[in-house]
Amino acid sequence: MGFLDGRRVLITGVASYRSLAYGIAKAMYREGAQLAFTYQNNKLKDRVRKIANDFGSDIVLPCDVSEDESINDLFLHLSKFWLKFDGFVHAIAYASNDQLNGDYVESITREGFSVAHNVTSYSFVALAKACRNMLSTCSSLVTLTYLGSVRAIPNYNVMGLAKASLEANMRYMARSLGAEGIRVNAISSGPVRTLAASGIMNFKQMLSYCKDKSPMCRNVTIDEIGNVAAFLCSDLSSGITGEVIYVDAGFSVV
Ligand code: 0WE
Repeated sequence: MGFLDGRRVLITGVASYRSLAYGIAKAMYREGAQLAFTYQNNKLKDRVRKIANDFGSDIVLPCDVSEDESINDLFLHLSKFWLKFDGFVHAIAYASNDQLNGDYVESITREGFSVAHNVTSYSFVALAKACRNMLSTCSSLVTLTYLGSVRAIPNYNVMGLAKASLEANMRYMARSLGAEGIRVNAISSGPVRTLAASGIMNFKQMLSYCKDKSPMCRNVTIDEIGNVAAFLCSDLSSGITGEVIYVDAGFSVV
């Protein structure tokens, strides 16, 4: 008996075994959820298939969140497997690499701003808009954010603005969808060594700084993010919506 028995959840943003979305899928599978997965491009297709297979799923569908047509196709495809489902995990963010380096004012561009906000924030509500009529009355939508939304963190730059937008987006979605029994929340994760992080300057120093300064004197794991996401998709969190939950070993309070 798991606390997600019978729940159907769509997982986006799996890129490797280190992905936060992988930790989330693992925890949800353990608690009895049925899962479906999306992949961004053909390069990731086989890898996501293999990971889906680990979690007993053969529902693996393409989705490029920067295209409305791709999002609509995703849910058209998904409806062949599931007429209704109980939520999705949004684990997608992107800014071009030149935006995540050095002086903020110097590095930001109109195009960089636009892409970061489009892919990181708009995509969350775009997915919800496209599948609203497929979501059950006990649905939960979960996104991932980072402290850079509320603090000016070196090099995070335009991603900080995009995450601030994502968090506001999450609150407006919670307000819009609440009456339909759809809850919407964000997990603010501490830094984790993932594929997305591997391209980032000084990321190692970032990890060790957070480890040294956080109340728990360590970094967080994808399993810890996964457990909170599973909780947020379950009835255990039935009274929580519009919330940013920090899973960061306490770093943000010191
Ligand atoms: O949100 C993120 C990173 C997301 C991300 C990562 C990349 C790397 C490759 C978005 N876009 C790209 N674009 C690429 O080309 N994090 C919370 C991880 C992160 O990224 C940072 C951090 C932390 C922490 C960037 C600068 C400073 C700290």
